[in-house]
Amino acid sequence: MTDRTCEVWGETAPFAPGERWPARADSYLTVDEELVDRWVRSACVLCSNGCGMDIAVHDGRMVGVRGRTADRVNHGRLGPKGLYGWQANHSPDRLTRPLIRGAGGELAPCDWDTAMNAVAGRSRKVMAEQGPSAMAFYTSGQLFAEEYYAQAVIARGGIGTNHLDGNTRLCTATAEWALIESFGSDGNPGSYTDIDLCDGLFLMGHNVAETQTVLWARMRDRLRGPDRPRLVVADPRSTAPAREADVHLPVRPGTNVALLNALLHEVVAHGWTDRRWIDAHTVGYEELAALVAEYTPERAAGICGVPASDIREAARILGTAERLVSTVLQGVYQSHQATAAAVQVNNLHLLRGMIGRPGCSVFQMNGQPTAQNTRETGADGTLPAFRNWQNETHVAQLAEAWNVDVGQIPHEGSPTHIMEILRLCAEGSVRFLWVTGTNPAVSLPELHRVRSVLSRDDLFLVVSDAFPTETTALADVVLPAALWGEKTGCYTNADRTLHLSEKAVEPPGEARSDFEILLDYATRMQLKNNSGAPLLNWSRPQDAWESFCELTRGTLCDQSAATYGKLRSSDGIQWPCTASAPDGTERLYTDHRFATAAGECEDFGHDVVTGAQNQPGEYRDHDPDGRAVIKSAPYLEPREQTSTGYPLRLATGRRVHHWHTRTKTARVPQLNAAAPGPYVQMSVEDAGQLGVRDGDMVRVSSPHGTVEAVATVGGARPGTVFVPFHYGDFDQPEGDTRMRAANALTHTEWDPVSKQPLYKVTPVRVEKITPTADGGS
Ligand SMILES: Nc1nc2c(c(=O)[nH]1)N[C@H]1C(S)=C(S)[C@@H](COP(=O)(O)OP(=O)(O)OC[C@H]3O[C@@H](n4cnc5c(=O)[nH]c(N)nc54)[C@H](O)[C@@H]3O)O[C@H]1N2
Ligand SMILES: Nc1nc2c(c(=O)[nH]1)N[C@H]1C(S)=C(S)[C@@H](COP(=O)(O)OP(=O)(O)OC[C@H]3O[C@@H](n4cnc5c(=O)[nH]c(N)nc54)[C@H](O)[C@@H]3O)O[C@H]1N2
Ligand code: SF4
Ligand SMILES: [Mo]
Repeated sequence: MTDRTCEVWGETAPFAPGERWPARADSYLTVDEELVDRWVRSACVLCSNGCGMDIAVHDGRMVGVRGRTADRVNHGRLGPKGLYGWQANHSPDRLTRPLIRGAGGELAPCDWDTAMNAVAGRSRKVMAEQGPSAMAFYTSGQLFAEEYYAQAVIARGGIGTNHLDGNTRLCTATAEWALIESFGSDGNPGSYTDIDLCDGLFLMGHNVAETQTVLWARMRDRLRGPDRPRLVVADPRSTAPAREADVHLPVRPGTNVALLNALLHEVVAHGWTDRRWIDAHTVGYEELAALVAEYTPERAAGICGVPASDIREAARILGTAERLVSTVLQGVYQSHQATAAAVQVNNLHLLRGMIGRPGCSVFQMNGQPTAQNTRETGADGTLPAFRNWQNETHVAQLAEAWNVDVGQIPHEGSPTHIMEILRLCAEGSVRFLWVTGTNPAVSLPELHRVRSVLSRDDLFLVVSDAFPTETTALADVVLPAALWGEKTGCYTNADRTLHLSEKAVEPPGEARSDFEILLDYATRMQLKNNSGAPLLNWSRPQDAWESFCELTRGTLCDQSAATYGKLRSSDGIQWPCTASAPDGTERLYTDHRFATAAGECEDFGHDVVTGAQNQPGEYRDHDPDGRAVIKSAPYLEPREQTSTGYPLRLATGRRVHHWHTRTKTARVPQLNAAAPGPYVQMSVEDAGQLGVRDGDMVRVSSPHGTVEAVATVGGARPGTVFVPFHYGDFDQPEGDTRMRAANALTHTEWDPVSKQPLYKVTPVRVEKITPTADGGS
C-alpha cells in the first residue's frame, strides 16, 4: 500500500461544481482482511473534520481502520493521522492503573477506590473550607459529548462552581464567539457540500492541507476540476493551499484586521454589496462602511507587508464570487484582535448576502474532533445547549431540567476561562483542579509559569489521561482513561455533522472511560437533585445523550431526534435533527433569520475591540431580533512589539504528521518516523542575514524563554519565524536538556472577547548555535 505519510492526500479525483465528490475507500490494516472478526462504526478523532470510519477488530484487538464511502463528510477518505493514529491505543506505556502521590513524593499505583476516595475526600475538604468556588475543572475537546455533559452537570449543577473550562479555549473559543457575536449563536451556518458548489474560496489563517487533510483533498479536487473556484489564501507562510492560490497574501503576523478591513473597503467601494439583503437582515452596516472607508489597500499594504495590487485582486475575487466559502482558523484565532478579525469574515458574507444558501458559507473552523460538543454541552465558557447565563429564563430552564434550585447554578458572571482559573490557582483561591484529556504543561502559554502553578503544594491536581505526560508528572492523583475505540459516545464536526462512535475493544488493564469516572465521582460526592435522587441518574452514555438531546429541544442546536438508533443507521447527520427534520439540516439561517433575538441569543455579546460585555437591558432596548450584527473594529498593533532585541515575530502551529503534544502520534511508528523532531522555520532573507543554513542548530529567544532546534530555511515571509508546538519533553532523548516546547516562548495574554491565548505574535530573535569542537553546542 502507498505510504500515506508521504502521499498525504492520496490521488486527486477532480470534480465539477455540483457533482458528488467521488468516493475512495482508504484503509490501513495490520492483518489480512479475512482475519477481521468485525467492523465497528466510528469516526476519526484526530481533527475537527470528523471523517466517518470503521474500526477493524481481530481477537479483541484493533487491527485497522477503513473510511466509510457513504459518509457525507469524507466519502471514504482518511488522512495519515486517521489511517495510522489508532495504533497509539496499543502503546505498551498506556496508563493501566490509578496512581497516587505518596508521602515520599513519588506517584505509585493504587486501586480505584483509593484514588477516587482521595479525589472525593479532597473535594469535600476544599468545599468545606473554602466553598465550591475553590473547585475547578479543566476538560478537553477530545472526549465525547456524553462525558462533557456529565462534567457540566457535575460542576455547574452539583458542585456549583463557575470554574469549568475546556482546552477549546485555546482552540476554537474564537470560532464560538465570532459566531455568537455576529449571528447570536454558536454553530457554523453552512455545510461541506458548499465547497462542492462554490466559485470563490477564501482561507484565512487556515493551513487546511496539513490540519484537515481530507477537507483539503475535497477543495483540491474542486481546484483541479472543471470550473475551478478562485482561491485566496492569507498566511505568512507559503503553505500547500497558498501554492495553489490565485492570490496568496503573505501577511505580516498579527495584521489580520488591517487586511480584512481593506478587503471590506474594496467590497463597499465597488458596490459588491447586496444592499437590499443588508437592510433586511443585518444591523451595523453604516458604522462598518464608515470605518473601512479609512482602510485603503495602500494603507493596509503598509501594515500587512503585501502589495496593494494583490489586496485589490483578492477583493475582486471575494467581491465578485457568486458562491463564496470562507474558512477561518488559528492564524486569526491565536492572534491579537482574534474575535475582531474573525467577525470581519462573517461581515464579508453578510455584506454579500452569502450565507444560508447553497455554495455560500463562512466556516469559523473547529480544530479538535469534539470541540463543538464541549461548546454545546456547556463544558467551557457557556451554559449547556446554548443557554445564555445573563438570561434568567434560560438559567431557570436548566434548573428545571436538572431539578435543582436556580441559585445552585452559578451565573453571576461569565464562566471562568482557563487562564483566569490558573491565576486563581496561583493566588491560592482555587485549591482543587481536575484536568481531563488535555496536557496544559505543554499546551498553555508561558510554560515555566504554568508548570510552577500546577506544581503548587496548596493545589490538589487530578489528571485523567491515557498516557504518562508532562502534566500527569505534576499530579497528586492520576486516573487511567479509556481512549476512543474503547468507549461509546457521540461527537459533532465543524459542519455540525454528528457521528456515534461505538466501543470496539476493552480498555487496557484497569483503565475506565471518563464517563464512568465522572459518574463514580458524582456518586462518591453524593450529588443529588431536589427530589433526593442522584443528580446524574444515568448508567450508560446513551442515558446522558438522551438527557442532553432533550435539553436541546427547541434550541438552535436541537438534536432531539438524533437518537443512538438513528445515528447507528446514518452516514453522518447535521443538527438540527428534529421530528420535522429527522435526517438533519444542511444549512442554518436559510430564511435569513439569525439567532440574535434577546430571548434566544446565546450571549448578549461584547464590544469586539475592548471586550466589554453587553448588558441585558441595553441589548433588549436595541434587540436585533433576528438580524445579524455587523461589528466593526479598527486595526490595533500587537501589545508586545518587536524591537532591536527581538526583531522577528514567532507564529507557532502544526505540521501534518503530529497531533498536539504528541501523546498519541509520537507512539505511532509511521507518524513519528515522518516527523521525529522540532524545527525552526525561517525566511531565506532572515536566515541569510544571520548566516543560518538549512539544518543548522538555532536558538530562538523571546522575553519569556528559549527554544533550541534545527533550522528549516524558506517558506516563510521575512520577519516571520514558525515553530511547531508539538514537542514537549516526555520522550526527549536522555541527556538532551534543550527546551523544545514552543510555549516556553509565548506569554500570558488573550483576546478580550474569546479569551483565547495569543500563540502567533510573540517577538523573538534567532541565533545560530555554533557547534563546539566535540560536536556539542
Ligand atoms: N496535523 C495536525 N492537524 C491538526 C492538529 C494538529 O495538531 N496536527 N490540530 C487540530 C486543531 S486542535 C486545530 S485548532 C487545527 C488548527 O489548524 P490551523 O489553524 O490550520 O493550524 P496552525 O498551524 O495552528 O495555523 C494555521 C496558519 O496560520 C498562519 N498564521 C500565523 N500567523 C498568522 C496571521 O497573523 N495571519 C494569518 N492570516 N495567518 C497566520 C500560520 O502560518 C499557519 O500556517 O488543526 C487541527 N488539525
Ligand atoms: N504554542 C502553541 N500552543 C498551542 C497551540 C498552538 O498553535 N501553539 N494550539 C492550541 C490548541 S488549538 C489546542 S487544541 C491545544 C491542544 O493542547 P492539548 O489539549 O494539551 O493537547 P493534546 O496533546 O491533544 O492533549 C490531550 C491529552 O488528552 C489525552 N486524551 C486523549 N483522549 C482522551 C480521552 O478520551 N480521555 C482522557 N482522559 N484523556 C484523553 C491525550 O493522551 C493527551 O495527553 O494546544 C494549544 N496550544
Ligand atoms: S482529516 Fe481529520 S478526521 Fe479526517 S482522517 Fe484526517 S485527522 Fe481524521
Ligand atoms: Mo485546537
